[in-house]
Amino acid sequence: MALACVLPGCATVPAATESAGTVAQTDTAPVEQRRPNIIFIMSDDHAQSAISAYGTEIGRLAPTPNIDRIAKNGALFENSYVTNSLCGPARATMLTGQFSHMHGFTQNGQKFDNSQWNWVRELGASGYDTALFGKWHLNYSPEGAGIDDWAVLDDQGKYYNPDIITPDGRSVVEGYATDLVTDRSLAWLDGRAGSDKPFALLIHHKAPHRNFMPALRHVQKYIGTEFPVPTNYFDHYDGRPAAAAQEMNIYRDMYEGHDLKMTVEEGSRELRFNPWTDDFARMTPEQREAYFGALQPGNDAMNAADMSDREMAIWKYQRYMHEYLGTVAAVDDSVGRVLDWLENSGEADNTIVIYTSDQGFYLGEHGWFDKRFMYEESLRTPLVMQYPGHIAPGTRIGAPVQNVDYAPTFLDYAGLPERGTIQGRSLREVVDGTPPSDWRDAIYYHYYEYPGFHSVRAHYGVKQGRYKLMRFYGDIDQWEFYDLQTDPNEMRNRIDDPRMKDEIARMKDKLEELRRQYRDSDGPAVDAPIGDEVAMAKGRHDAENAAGAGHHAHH
Ligand code: SGN
Ligand code: CA
Repeated sequence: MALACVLPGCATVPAATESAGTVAQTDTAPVEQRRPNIIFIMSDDHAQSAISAYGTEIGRLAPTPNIDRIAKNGALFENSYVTNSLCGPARATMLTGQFSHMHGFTQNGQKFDNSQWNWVRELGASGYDTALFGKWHLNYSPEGAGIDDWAVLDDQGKYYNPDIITPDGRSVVEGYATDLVTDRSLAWLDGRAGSDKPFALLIHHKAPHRNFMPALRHVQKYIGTEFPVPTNYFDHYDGRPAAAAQEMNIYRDMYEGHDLKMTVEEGSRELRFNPWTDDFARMTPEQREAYFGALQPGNDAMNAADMSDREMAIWKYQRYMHEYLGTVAAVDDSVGRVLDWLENSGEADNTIVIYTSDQGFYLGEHGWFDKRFMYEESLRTPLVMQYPGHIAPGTRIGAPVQNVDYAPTFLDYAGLPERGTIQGRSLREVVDGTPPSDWRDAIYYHYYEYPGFHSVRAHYGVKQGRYKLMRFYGDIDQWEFYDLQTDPNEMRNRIDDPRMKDEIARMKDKLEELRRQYRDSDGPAVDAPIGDEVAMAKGRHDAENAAGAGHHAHH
C-alpha cells in the first residue's frame, strides 16, 4: 500500500521498504497525522570516535548500544561536518540553517537574537507542538524563540544539581543533568498523549562537555579499561604554528582538579587545581562521597607512583577517557529511554529521530581535548537518523553533510516550503538513496573565537575529497594543506610542497568559490597576500571582538 502524498514535502514509502510494521495510515486520516514527529537529540562535544556505530576502537571498548540502535534502524552519516566547531555558533546554525557570519553568532558569549527565524517556530506555526529541554547556551533562555514548552540548563549547564531555567524562573534541581533532561522530555511526551498534532522535541544534553562528570552509576564504569593512546598524542606540531600555539593540551592545559579530579597526595581528598569550585560544591555530601570515593583508589595509586612526565601524560589521558566516556554512558541511556518510549507508545513509525552533537571533540589526538580546529576530529560530528518505513535500516551515507542541513530537512519533512535564507539543503533525498546530482562535493568552514578559551587562531577552509586547505589569520597568517589519504592524522602540512602546487591552486579556487557562494566576507580574502595590512587588520578586528565579547561567566 503506497501512502497518498497530500503535502508538498510528504514522503512516500518506497515499496521495497514497506513492511507489515509500517504504521497504518489511511487516506482519510487527518492531514496532521501524516506529518512526522521529530525528536532532535543533540549532545555537547561528543566525538564520532566515541560512538560504536562508527566502528571505532573506542566504541568497541565503550559501546553506545542505543545510539547505535538509531543507526541500525536508519542511517549513519559517514561524513557529517560542522561549519564552526563551537557550541553557540553550531546551535545558531542548527536553528537557522545558516553559516555563522549570516546568523551573526560567530563566537560563544555573544547574544543570539531569539526573534530571528528558526525552524522550530516555523513548525509550531504550522501546527506542531514544540519543546526544548536541556542546553540552550545562546543567551539566558529560549524566551521569544517561539518554542511552546522549554526548560533549559543555565549557561553551560552543571552535571549535578543544575540550575534549570523555565518560563517560571530559575531553580536548583537535584539530580544528574542528563537524567533530568530526559525525565522532562519523557514527561512532556506523556503529557501530550492523545493529541493528534505532530510534535518536534529537542533534547539537548550538556554531556559529555567539560568538566566530564559521569552519573554516580557510571563513575566506575571504565575504571580499569585501557583506551588506545592516539599515535599523535605526543605531537610535535612541526609546520603548524596555530596547532603549536593552542592551549588545549591534555597533559599541560587540562585542570588537574577541575577536569581530571586528581588529588594532591595519597590519602587526601583535596583536589589539585580547581579554579571553578561550583561544580563540586553544589553536589550533596552523599553525591560527593560516592563520586570521589570511586576515584580515590586511582588517585591514591597515581600519587603513590613515581611517574615520569610521559607516564603522567598517559595516566591523564586514561583518566580523561574514563570520565568523558562515563558521561556518554548516561547520554546513551537517555537515547534508549526515548526510543523505548517511542516503541511502547506506537509513535516510532511516525517519528524521525536524530542524534548528533553540536560539534566533534579531540580525545587525545594531537594531545588535545576541546575542539575549534578544522582538523578532522572536531570538524566531524556524529549524525544518525531513523524514520521507519522511509529510511532503510542500516543505510550508510557517504555524501558530505553539514549542520546547515538540519533546518531545511525538518521543513521538508514537515511539508513546509523551502526558505531562501537557508544555506543548507534537505537531507531527504540523500537518505532516500537518491542524492541530487548537484549535491555539494566540498564543505566550507570558518572559526572565529580568538583570542578566547584555548587560544585557537581564527581560520577558514575547505575540504574536498582527500584534500583540505585552511588559512589561519588574526595575529598570524598561515596556510595549511593536507592530503588526508596519505596523512589522515594531519601531521604533515604540505602547503610548501612543490608536488602539491596544482592541487593547492585548485583548492584555493574552490575556497574562493565557496566564500562567494556562502557570502562570507568575514576574515581576510583568499587572495589577500601574506602580511597584507587590510587583511591583518580585519583579523585583528575579529580577534578584538572576540576578546571584547568575553566568555561565559563562571559563578
Ligand atoms: C567552557 C569550557 C571550555 C570550552 C568552552 C566552549 N571550560 O568555557 O573548555 O572550550 O566552554 O565549549 S569549562 O571548564 O568552563 O567548561 S562549548 O561547547 O560551549 O563551545
Ligand atoms: Ca559544544
